[in-house]
Amino acid sequence: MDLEEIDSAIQKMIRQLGAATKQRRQESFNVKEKIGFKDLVTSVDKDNEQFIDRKIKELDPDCQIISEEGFGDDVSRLQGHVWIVDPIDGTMNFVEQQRRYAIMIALYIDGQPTLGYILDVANNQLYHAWHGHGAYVDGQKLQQPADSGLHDSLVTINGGLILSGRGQVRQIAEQARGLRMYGSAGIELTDVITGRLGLYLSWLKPWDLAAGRVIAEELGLVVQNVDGSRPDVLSSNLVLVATSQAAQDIHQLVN
Ligand code: 2AM
Ligand code: CA
Repeated sequence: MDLEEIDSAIQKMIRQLGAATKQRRQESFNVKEKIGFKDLVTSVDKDNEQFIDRKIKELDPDCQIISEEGFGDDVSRLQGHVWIVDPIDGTMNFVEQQRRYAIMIALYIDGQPTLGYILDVANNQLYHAWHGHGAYVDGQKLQQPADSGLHDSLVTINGGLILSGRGQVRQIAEQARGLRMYGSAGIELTDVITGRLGLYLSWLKPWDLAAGRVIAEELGLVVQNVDGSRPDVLSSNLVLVATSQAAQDIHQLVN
């Protein structure tokens, strides 16, 4: 299968899974705490992940998969096709709000962010990009967002990061036009990608960032660690996704 066929199969699969996920929220499902009461996993997360991982292996048999709930492979090197999967991003919102949660899938080829998909499940909106082929929402081409600085931007910073008082997060929030928090990296990234926010700043695991990174980079946005280095795809990073101007403003504040 070539990448074009894989791309259309993934788009079809993620939409179908989104509809099924919305339906399953209306039925009974199991909820468990992972590390504590702020960090949940449901039977829908686990079923979604097993379904996605199985489909990906059918489409791309020689690949490796990194997925949040542990049904994927133990991947230590970014060689060949590596898929990165978050079966539900914003599980707390899925449980408590029935909105602001996403299904996210990405393909990295020899380390290069190549395909990225974020499905905003409640709104049935699919954001996707193919490196070098453009970024789209529901098939409509997205343009690079205006290069607004921190003063002219609404920003989103992970709630835990704000509460930690770490680094200069509070100053960053104070310098911005306003602070918003949604509790889903995927949904927050779709707002940066479309220019509704100028910055997302968070401590992110591989599956929180992988899909949004493909789309953001395709649109000329900055995806980097707060210290300016490139995020490591295989580990957690303190990452900003921002316009160039907002990224520069942050570096002036932080350094
Ligand atoms: P999840 O729902 O897939 O766990 C909440 O602020 C956002 O951060 C969500 O996107 C959530 O994804 C993610 N998240 C939750 N716990 C996290 C952790 N310990 N490290 C990094 N990201 C986390
Ligand atoms: Ca998740």
